[in-house]
Amino acid sequence: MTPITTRSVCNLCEAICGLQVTVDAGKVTDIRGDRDDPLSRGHICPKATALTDLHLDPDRLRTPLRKTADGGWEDISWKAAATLVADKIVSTQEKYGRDGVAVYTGNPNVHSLGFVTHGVPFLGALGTRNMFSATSADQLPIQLTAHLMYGHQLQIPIPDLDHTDHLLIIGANPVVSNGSMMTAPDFRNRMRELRRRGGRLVVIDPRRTETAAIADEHHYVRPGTDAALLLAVLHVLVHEAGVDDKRIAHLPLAGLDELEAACRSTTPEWAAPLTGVDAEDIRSIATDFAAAERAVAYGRMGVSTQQFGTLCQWAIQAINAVTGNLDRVGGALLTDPEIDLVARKLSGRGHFDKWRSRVRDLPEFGGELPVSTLADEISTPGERQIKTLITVAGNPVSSSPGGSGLDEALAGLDFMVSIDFYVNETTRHADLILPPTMIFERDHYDLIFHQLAVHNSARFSPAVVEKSAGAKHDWEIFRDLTSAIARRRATSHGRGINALRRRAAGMPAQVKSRARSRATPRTLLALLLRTGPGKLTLSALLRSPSGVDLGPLRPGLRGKLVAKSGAVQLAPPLLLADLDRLHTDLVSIADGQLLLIGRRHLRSNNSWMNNSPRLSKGQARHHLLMHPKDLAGCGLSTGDRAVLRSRAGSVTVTVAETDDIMPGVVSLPHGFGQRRSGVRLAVAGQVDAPSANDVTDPMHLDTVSGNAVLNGVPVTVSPS
Ligand SMILES: Nc1nc2c(c(=O)[nH]1)N[C@H]1C(S)=C(S)[C@@H](COP(=O)(O)OP(=O)(O)OC[C@H]3O[C@@H](n4cnc5c(=O)[nH]c(N)nc54)[C@H](O)[C@@H]3O)O[C@H]1N2
Ligand SMILES: Nc1nc2c(c(=O)[nH]1)N[C@H]1C(S)=C(S)[C@@H](COP(=O)(O)OP(=O)(O)OC[C@H]3O[C@@H](n4cnc5c(=O)[nH]c(N)nc54)[C@H](O)[C@@H]3O)O[C@H]1N2
Ligand code: SF4
Ligand SMILES: [Mo]
Repeated sequence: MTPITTRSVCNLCEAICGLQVTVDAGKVTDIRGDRDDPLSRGHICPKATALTDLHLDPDRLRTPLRKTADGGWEDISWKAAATLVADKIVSTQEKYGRDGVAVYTGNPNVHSLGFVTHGVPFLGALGTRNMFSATSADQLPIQLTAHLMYGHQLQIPIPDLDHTDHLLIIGANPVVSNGSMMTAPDFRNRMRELRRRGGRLVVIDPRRTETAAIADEHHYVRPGTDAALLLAVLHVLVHEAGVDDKRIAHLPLAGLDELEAACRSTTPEWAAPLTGVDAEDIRSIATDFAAAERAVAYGRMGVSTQQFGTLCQWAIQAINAVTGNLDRVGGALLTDPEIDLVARKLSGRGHFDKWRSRVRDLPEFGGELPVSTLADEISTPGERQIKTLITVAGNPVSSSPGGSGLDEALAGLDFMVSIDFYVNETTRHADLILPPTMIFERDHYDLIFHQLAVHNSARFSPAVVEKSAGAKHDWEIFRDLTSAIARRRATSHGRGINALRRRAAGMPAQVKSRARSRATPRTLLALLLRTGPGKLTLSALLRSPSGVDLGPLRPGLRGKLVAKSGAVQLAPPLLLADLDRLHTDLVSIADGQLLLIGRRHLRSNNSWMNNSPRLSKGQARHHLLMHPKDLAGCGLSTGDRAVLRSRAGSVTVTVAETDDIMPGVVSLPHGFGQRRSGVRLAVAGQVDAPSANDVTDPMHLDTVSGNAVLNGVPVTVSPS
C-alpha cells in the first residue's frame, strides 16, 4: 500500500490544532500542522507529533484488564467485563442507595466526541449525587461566574485576540498552554500580529513566564492576592477614571451601583502592600487598559485555582464590562459555533448549592461536588458513603489536592472501574480497566472547544486508522454498559430495560429511544447539524476536512444573554458576600514560609503522555524553582535535594535557582509522580519527579465555589 496523507486533529489540549497526517500500512507515520485549518493555521506544538508514540505505545491498553487476587492483571473479555461492572453498580446502588456509586471524570473527556454523546448521558442516568471531575481543580470559578453574571455556565465571553489592541493576562501562560477557556492555537503568532497592529500585551504573574517574556510589560504579584489587585484596578476605573456611559450603553448592565460600592475602598494604596504591586503600577495597569480603544482582560489557572478564584474571575469580567469592552470587537465576545451548546440547550445553565457534600458540607455546582473532598466521601463511614467508584479519563491521585490521601482512600473501595487506556497512579487501584480507542482511531468533532475558540470554525475529523482488533470506542463502552446495567436491573426487578435505555443512550432528546441505542457519535452529530439553525451538514464538513471558516467573533451578547433578568449581573450577591473573606483571609503565611505555585511545560500534558519518549526525553523539568535569595535562605543550591512541606504533606524535590520568580514564591509543575508501585509505564524520562499534589491541601479551597487551591499554597523548603 502507498502511504496516504489525510487530515486529522490533535485532541490533547484546548487548542484543537488541525493536523496533516500520513498513514502507511495502518500506522500514522508523519504528523504536521494543517495550514488550511482556519483556526490553527498550521500551528502545532511538540505534543502533536507525540501522538504517534501514543498511537503505537505498547503500554497503551487495547483490551480490558482485571485485577488478580495477588494484585497483578489478567485479560478479561469485554462481555464479562461489562457484566461485572453492571453487577457491581446495580448491587451497590441497591444496597447503599444511588450515592453509593461515585464518578470521577477527567480532562480528556471534553476532548472526546463519544464521551459527550454517550458518556455524559450514561453517567447522568446513574442518578448519583457523588459526581466529581477535574472542573473543581480547574475552571469552576469561570463557570460559576458565567452562571451568576450571564445566566449560563457556558456563556463565557472569549478574548477577541485577533482584533484587540490591549491584552491583559492575569495568571495564565498561553505561550505554553495554548490557551484555556480560550481556544487559541498559534498564540505566539497571534501576539506578533497584536504587536504589528501597535497593540500591547501586559502579564501579571508571580513568575516571569514564557508569556511574560514576550509581553510589553510584566508585573510580579504575590500568589493568591490578585483579587485585591483586580479590585484596585476596578477602583481606579470606576472611582478615579470614571465609567464612560456611552461606551457601556450597548449592553443592559445590572448592579453597577453595587459594584461601585464594592470597590470604593479598594484603592491601589490598600492593594499595594498586600499584592506586592506598587500603587502607581496598579494605576497604570488600569488607566492603560481604559485608554485602549479595544482592550480585554483574561485570567486562567493562576486566578482560578487559588484562594479567591471566583472573585478574580468575576473582577476580570467586571473590568471588561465597565470599560465597555464586553461584547465589543477586540474585547470579550461570545462565539458563534455551528452547534451552540447554550442556544440549543445541549448543556444546562448550571445550578449552585442545590445539595451539599456529606462529610464537609461543600456546595455542588452543576451537579458536581468539589474533588477536594472525594477522599473524605470514600473513607468516612455512614450513609451515602462511596463504595464503588467509576473513573473516566482521569488521574485524581495525581491531579487533585491531597493526592496521597486519595491514593489511600481508593484502596478501601469495594469496587472500582476505570475507563482509561493506561495503568496510572489512579487506575492502578481499579478492579477493572476498560480501555477506549485513541483519537486517530475515532471520529471527532469539537463540540466544546468551538464554543470557546477565538475564531469561529467547524471541523469534523473522521478516524484515520482502523482500531485494533477487539478494541472499543469509548461510546461503545458506554453503550454496552448501558445494556448490561439494564439487563442486570431487569433480573433484579423484573423491569424492562427500555426506561434506562431511553434515559442513558445518546444525547439529543429529539431522537427516539430505539434509534438512540443504535446512534453513533457521527450520526448524532449529523442530526445536530441537520436540525440546527446553521447551514453546514456532515457531508459539507466531510468535503472540507481542514475545517470550515465561520468568520471572526462578533458582538451579539444582548440577543443571546440567557440571564433571566435580561441584564448582565455585575454584582452577584453571592460574590459580594465573599468580599468579606478577602478583607479577613487574604494569604497570611508564617515566618519562613514560601508560597507554592504550579507551572506547565510545552512537553507536558497534565499527568499523562509521560510515556512518550519524544516528550519525556531530555533534561528533567520538574525542579522546584526558587529565587536565589530564598535558595540561600534555606541553605540550598541548585541541584540539591530538599523537602517541600505544607500543612497537608511533603515531597522530596530537586531545587533550581532562577531570577525569573518572585522572592517568596516557589514553583513545582504537577502531573508527575508515576513511581507509585504498580504503574505499568516505561516512563522514558522525568522518573524521580514528585507529585505536586502530595503537597497541595485538600482543605484549602476557594470557599465560595469549592474549587481547589493549587496556587499560593504555604510551604517550607529544607535540605533533605
Ligand atoms: N497542582 C496542580 N494540580 C492540577 C493542575 C495544576 O495546574 N496544578 N491542573 C488541573 C487541571 S487544569 C486539570 S484539567 C487536571 C487534569 O487532571 P485529570 O483530568 O484527573 O488527569 P489527566 O492527567 O488529564 O488524566 C488523563 C487520564 O486520561 C486518560 N485518557 C487520555 N485520553 C483518554 C480518552 O480518550 N479516553 C479515556 N477514557 N481516557 C483517556 C489518560 O490515559 C490518563 O490516565 O489536573 C488538575 N491538577
Ligand atoms: N503544555 C501544556 N499545555 C497545556 C496543559 C499541559 O499540561 N501542558 N494543560 C492544559 C490544561 S488542562 C489547562 S487547564 C491549561 C491551563 O492553562 P494556563 O492557565 O495558561 O496554564 P498554567 O501554566 O497553569 O498557567 C497559570 C499561570 O498562573 C501563574 N500563577 C500561579 N499563581 C498565581 C497567582 O496567584 N496569581 C497570578 N496572577 N498568577 C499565578 C503561574 O505562574 C502560571 O504562569 O493548559 C492546557 N494546556
Ligand atoms: S497546542 Fe499542541 S497539544 Fe494542543 S492541540 Fe495543538 S498540537 Fe495538540
Ligand atoms: Mo485543565
